[in-house]
Amino acid sequence: MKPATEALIVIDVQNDFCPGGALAVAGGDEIVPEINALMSGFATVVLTQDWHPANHLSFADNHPGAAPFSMIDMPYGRQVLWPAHCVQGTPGAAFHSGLNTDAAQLVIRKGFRPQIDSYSAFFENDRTTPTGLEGYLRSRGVTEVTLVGLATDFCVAYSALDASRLGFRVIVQSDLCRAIDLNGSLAAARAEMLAAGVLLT
Ligand code: VGL
Ligand code: ZN
Repeated sequence: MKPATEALIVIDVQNDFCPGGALAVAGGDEIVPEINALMSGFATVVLTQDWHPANHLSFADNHPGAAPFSMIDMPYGRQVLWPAHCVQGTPGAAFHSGLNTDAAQLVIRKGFRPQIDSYSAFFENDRTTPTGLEGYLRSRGVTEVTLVGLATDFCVAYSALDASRLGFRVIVQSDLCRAIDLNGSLAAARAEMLAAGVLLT
């Protein structure tokens, strides 16, 4: 068992990000068995869950005439318009049925405010509104976080960059992540993580 100063954060392993889901990530379901095995070695395990209301402004459907995967300007910056996904309480928002959710002590839900998206487990996309995860980890004495899950180039990368900015030692276990890779977003995210001192394994 790893020391209590090291936490595993499992990002958005939800049905809508797995094959057959509304925003499917290729191979998203392949990583589940090994994530389960990894969880059993960590004393602190956190899951995140993308958790949007149906009227969420990151959904293309809520912008008449806008195509999924197009970009718009929001007050907090540029925003990709996604197909509707992870709507609160729907099967798509549920964790993949193979994920051992019993191993987690905390589930952080994010993206529940209609006007702002939240890729990161730590801050909404304005990079200032906190989710509370930083306080939870610090009050438990955590100094190092390992990130796995979906999607490498959005929620995993944003979480890794924020964790690094907050002063945590950050490891992204790339083999247990899968990417959306929209217009080169995976290469860009990897470069940003490396520049921020994130350890990509
Ligand atoms: C995610 C796009 C929209 C993710 C969540 O989990 O990476 N990506 N919402
Ligand atoms: Zn989302």
